[in-house]
Amino acid sequence: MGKREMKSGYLFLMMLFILVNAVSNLHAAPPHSAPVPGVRVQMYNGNTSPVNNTIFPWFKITNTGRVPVKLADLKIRYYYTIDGERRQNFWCDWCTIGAQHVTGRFERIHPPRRGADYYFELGFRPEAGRLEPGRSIEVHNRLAKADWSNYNQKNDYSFNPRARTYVDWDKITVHYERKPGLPKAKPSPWKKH
Ligand SMILES: [Ca+2]
Repeated sequence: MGKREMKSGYLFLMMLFILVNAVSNLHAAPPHSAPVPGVRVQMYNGNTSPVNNTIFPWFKITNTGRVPVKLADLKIRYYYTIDGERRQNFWCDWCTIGAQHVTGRFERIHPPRRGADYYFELGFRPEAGRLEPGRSIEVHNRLAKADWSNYNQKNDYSFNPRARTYVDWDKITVHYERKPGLPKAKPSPWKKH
């Protein structure tokens, strides 16, 4: 091998070394990066009868991140069709931290979508406090029309007829309003379809 070849071989190795270093730096975590909060919401329907006068969306919320999550900033939306417009009521039957800390409201969807002309939004009062990293809470909810007329759950976007315990379920949306860093759910699940 001549001097010229040796020199170009050396240059090639140097460039390779620089390139490998640059790539590995790209993947390295910044030394002072802020911890990113994370929330995992799982769900199942407490009653899976296709036709029923009550909807039971039950949720399990887990803080999978490294910082506490303020529960009052968290919202979970369950999408369904009302099958006959009526006033509706919500009850939280049980929550790990106390049902008195849970809120619920109904919102009509304009225009109606396939599988949903309403969503139910679950939330928490400020007194609910914070969910610490690694901790979970469960929330058992019940929705019904004021006249106790039936819902057809089969045509509901968020209804899961199969699950018998908490499962990951991409047909609900989770919204975390204030803190940057958490994935912000899309305003409606249909945008991605
Ligand atoms: Ca329905």
